[in-house]
Amino acid sequence: MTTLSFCRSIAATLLVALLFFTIADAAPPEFTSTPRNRIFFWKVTTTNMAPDGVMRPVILVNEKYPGPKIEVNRGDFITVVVENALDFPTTFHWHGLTMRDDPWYDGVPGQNQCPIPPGTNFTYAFGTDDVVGTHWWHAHFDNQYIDGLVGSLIIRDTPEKDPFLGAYDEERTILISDWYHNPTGPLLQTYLSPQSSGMEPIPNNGLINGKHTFDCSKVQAGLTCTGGERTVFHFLPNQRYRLRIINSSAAAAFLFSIDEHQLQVIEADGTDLNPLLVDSLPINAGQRYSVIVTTNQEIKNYWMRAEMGVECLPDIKGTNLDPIVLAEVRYQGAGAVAPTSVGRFVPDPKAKETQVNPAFAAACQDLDLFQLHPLRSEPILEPITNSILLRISFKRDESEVMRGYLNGITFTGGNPWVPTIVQNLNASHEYEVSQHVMKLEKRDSIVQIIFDNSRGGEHPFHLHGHVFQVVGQGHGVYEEGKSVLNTINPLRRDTATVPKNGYTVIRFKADNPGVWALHCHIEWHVTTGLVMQFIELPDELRAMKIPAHVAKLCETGPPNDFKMHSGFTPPAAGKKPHKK
Ligand SMILES: *[C@@H]1O[C@H](CO)[C@@H](O)[C@H](O)[C@H]1NC(C)=O
Ligand SMILES: *[C@@H]1O[C@H](CO)[C@@H](O)[C@H](O)[C@H]1NC(C)=O
Ligand SMILES: *[C@@H]1O[C@H](CO)[C@@H](O)[C@H](O)[C@H]1NC(C)=O
Ligand SMILES: [Cu+2]
Repeated sequence: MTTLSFCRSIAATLLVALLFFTIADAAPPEFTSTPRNRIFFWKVTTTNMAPDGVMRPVILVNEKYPGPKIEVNRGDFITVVVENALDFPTTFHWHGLTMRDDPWYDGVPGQNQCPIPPGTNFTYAFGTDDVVGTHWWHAHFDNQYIDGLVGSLIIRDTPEKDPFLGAYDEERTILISDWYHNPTGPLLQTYLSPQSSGMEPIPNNGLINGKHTFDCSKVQAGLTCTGGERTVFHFLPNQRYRLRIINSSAAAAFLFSIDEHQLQVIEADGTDLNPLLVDSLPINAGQRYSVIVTTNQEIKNYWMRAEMGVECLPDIKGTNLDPIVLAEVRYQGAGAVAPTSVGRFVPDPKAKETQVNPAFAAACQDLDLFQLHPLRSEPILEPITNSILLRISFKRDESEVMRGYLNGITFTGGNPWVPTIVQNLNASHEYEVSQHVMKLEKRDSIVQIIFDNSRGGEHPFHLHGHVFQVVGQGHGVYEEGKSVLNTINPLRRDTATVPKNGYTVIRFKADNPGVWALHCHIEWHVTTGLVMQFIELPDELRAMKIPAHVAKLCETGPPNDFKMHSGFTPPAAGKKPHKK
């Protein structure tokens, strides 16, 4: 038994004996010369909360929104003891981690684990491999992250290895999200009906670190509104702040900026970059960036802006969405007064139409791929051994509901209580077409995926289990040999936007046994089927032992009257929630 697998089995089975370890929730952990096991205790409940002043039922970890931050050091081992105090199942995904040797803790129900039944505890225990940087965790069951189950996951580099040590004085984590005033239950009921024509639910607001204001005169009838407040960042003058920005949206892409300050981009999804100076930063759902901002401007207060890319949302006319989400940056000495700074883009107050910031001009897309290069150079992965073309399309199914398709297949999820990783134990198992399984049989094969989105809106695609190279991104149809590829030290990340009417090309090496989801991170599109799964190195995976407490989850089966994709509908007041 290796040290690591020994560590794993301890973490999973002898938890009580480990209670003396620190609970790393608030303060960042001290650096230690040897990696530590960091244990977190999470209780998942439903409650009422008003992040933007509008009260609604939410699902939370430890009564917090955003949920508790996981902050560890390079090489640490993470143990999360989840107490599911909900009356429905849940699972958690660690977005950005590769889950090498721990594929059953990746959190996708129906693929690599069975759901955590209501009223029970489950322990996630996994290594962080060699991953560092800005990541996040979120529920992967139903659409629960839209209802509040989301938080940041930061892996700090060791002083010996950190290329940016000394390049900044302090750091802050900024979680940006779109926000809905209704729980996902009623939203999904509309979205999954023929009447929606596939128009995603439009958010009512956006939040920066779980807060924003809302104009109560626009609130939907029946909801209580107290107006909310903004997050305030207290900055000292002449300091360099590393801002770790996470886009935990369900639908909206944002353009992030701080008035009168430039941003030096140094990290994308855990990959350190050659610094790039920008005025504003587009971030799609699931993506993360670190920027360094220097507080060398006049001592006053400034707006931090996360402008929603309304052109990537359905028409917002007639809705109550204010697409400009604000927080305050207060310089020490400037006092507690609201900023009066103006953004680089000032809409004409007399215009009747919604005006679009020209920085979003070419619709919602990533920073120019060809300008972002990893600090630690790696050659392009070649030669390609598996080339996979994935055509993205939407069409109505037999019940007239608009669904998403990859190569004509709409993913319906399979049976959450018989996940692919269990089915794979039978080497000759035949998968349902709707599970959209692709096997990658040969170790170290180089897989290229070409996303063809020549007829649709933008989709930020996330691959589990890997950090991939983004070798192409552009408009129109990808043409082998003709479309320009990013062949020199290409960007490495785990979530890349497939632009509207365009293509994206990624490559990765099949060296991580597991069942890995590939899906659009617009959470609504997950529900309508824009998902597939790789069984990577199925023979090696079969030889790995599923821990007993993970296997046991599959014995319970679904709660009574369970229905996939029914979302979160809180029990009516005075009614007892139903139990199994
Ligand atoms: C789950 O864990 C919590 C806190 O660690 C504990 O109080 C509770 O008794 C556990 N519940 C079950 C069903 O084991
Ligand atoms: C987050 O992602 C969503 C969905 O693609 C996008 O609309 C939004 O603009 C992104 N936010 C930021 C800050 O870039
Ligand atoms: C494995 O799957 C095949 C094909 O579905 C089936 O015929 C066979 O009985 C299964 N074997 C076992 C041991 O379950
Ligand atoms: Cu999508």
